[in-house]
Amino acid sequence: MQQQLHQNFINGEWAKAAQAAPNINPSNTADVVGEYARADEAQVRAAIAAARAAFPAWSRGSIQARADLLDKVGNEIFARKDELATLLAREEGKVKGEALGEVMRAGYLFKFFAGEVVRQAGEVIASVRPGVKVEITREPVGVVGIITPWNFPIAIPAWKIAPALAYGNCVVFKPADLVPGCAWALADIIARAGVPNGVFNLVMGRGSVVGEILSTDPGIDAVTFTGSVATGKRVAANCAARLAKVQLEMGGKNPQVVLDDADLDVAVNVSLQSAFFSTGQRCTAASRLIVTQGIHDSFIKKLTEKMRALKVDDALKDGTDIGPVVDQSQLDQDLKYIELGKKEGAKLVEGGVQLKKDKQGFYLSPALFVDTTPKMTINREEIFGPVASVIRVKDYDEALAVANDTAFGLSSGIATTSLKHAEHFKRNSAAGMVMVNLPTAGVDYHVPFGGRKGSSYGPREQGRYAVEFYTTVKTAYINP
Ligand code: UN1
Repeated sequence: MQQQLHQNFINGEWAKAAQAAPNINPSNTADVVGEYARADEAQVRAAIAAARAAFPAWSRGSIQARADLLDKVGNEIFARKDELATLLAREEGKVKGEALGEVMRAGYLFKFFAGEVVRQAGEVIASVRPGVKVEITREPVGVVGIITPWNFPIAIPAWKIAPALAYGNCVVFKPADLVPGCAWALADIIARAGVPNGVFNLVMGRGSVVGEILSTDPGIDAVTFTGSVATGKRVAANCAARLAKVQLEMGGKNPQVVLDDADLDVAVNVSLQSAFFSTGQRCTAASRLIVTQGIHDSFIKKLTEKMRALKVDDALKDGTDIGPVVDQSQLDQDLKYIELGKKEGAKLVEGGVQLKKDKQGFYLSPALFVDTTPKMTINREEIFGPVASVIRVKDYDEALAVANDTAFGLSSGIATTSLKHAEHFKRNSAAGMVMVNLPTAGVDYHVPFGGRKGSSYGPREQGRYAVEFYTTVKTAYINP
């Protein structure tokens, strides 16, 4: 069957691209989700020019129109949630239930920022000079370049596009080359919701072409990026060289602490979810399970039992708990780390093997290492797959020290029934987000998201805190 070619959206039109690439289902590599355009340099520059041209009218236009647009986008996402979740599971490989949750999250993000449009306020402060008034207001930052990863094909685009538009910016959006399906569907929804020409542009394609231009072209005022540390650093360096605003969300090596006094079921459930759900492909996934010695053996016993019960299969099949890894190169990386773990002396007690299913896909059984030390590479580098290691510690103090002994600082968790330890961990964990008796991954859509150290750079995303990145502050002095 002739596949429809999904084009880029530039200046209010679906623009013909010279190149395209297939979007492959990781649960079944014979299944092509669709053909998607790859933008060349001329298209990216045209999208930037269109966004610049649209900015004056959009940024000064009716805020009601902006709010209505975002609300309409949210409505359509909700109305088509099942279809979009199927597309998401098919192109990315997370299971249908998780995909549905992600689609709903995208809908709520648009609804939240539709409300924020009409809640923008400033401050009026008395000047130290009598009679003079000082007014502090926020203005849109300009044209925002949005670069998103493959692991959340609709939620991360939503949590960047919705605030960008809400606060009056124009957008040039580059989704991950691996998962353009949901991005294209979202662009189509935004286009049909009536976004003015040039205000929102979609340029699918390669990071080396599209991402590079977005971070270097002087027509882009700010770049928000979620992805790998290496690419993030490159984006930041490009932006710094021309003094453009930049926001990065990158990796994690998130700790899940389990204390002797934890409720064992809670500890096992949050660890299982944090480490393996969404195939471990979340920057908020917990990959270091730091367990005190009293509960260590019973925790491992119960966790491995639960792991064995997980069904790894086609993301769209009923009853699947864990979908495939996203592609061959990610699978190679996971397997490479599993070999490395063994070589470094860690003991693989469960999973970590490639699985054969009816269809050809990138299936890997969730892997658990025990007897690992904080110095091992598998406890230092982000693997980004269903691979976790247990580090045995003697007490809470050692657990906290090990938890913080990392180059990252996105999310951290503790399973405990002790208020004292929970409070102390909450205050002393060097992470942007701390979870008590909850998984490290799976965050709310209306509160700040972000981390410390090597995980994040620049202002927080989401919730009211998103205003910091998507606007710039103006201080006006008035002598009436
Ligand atoms: C979540 O855990 O709910 O790329 C979201 C990621 C993060 C998003 C995680 N930026 O995994």
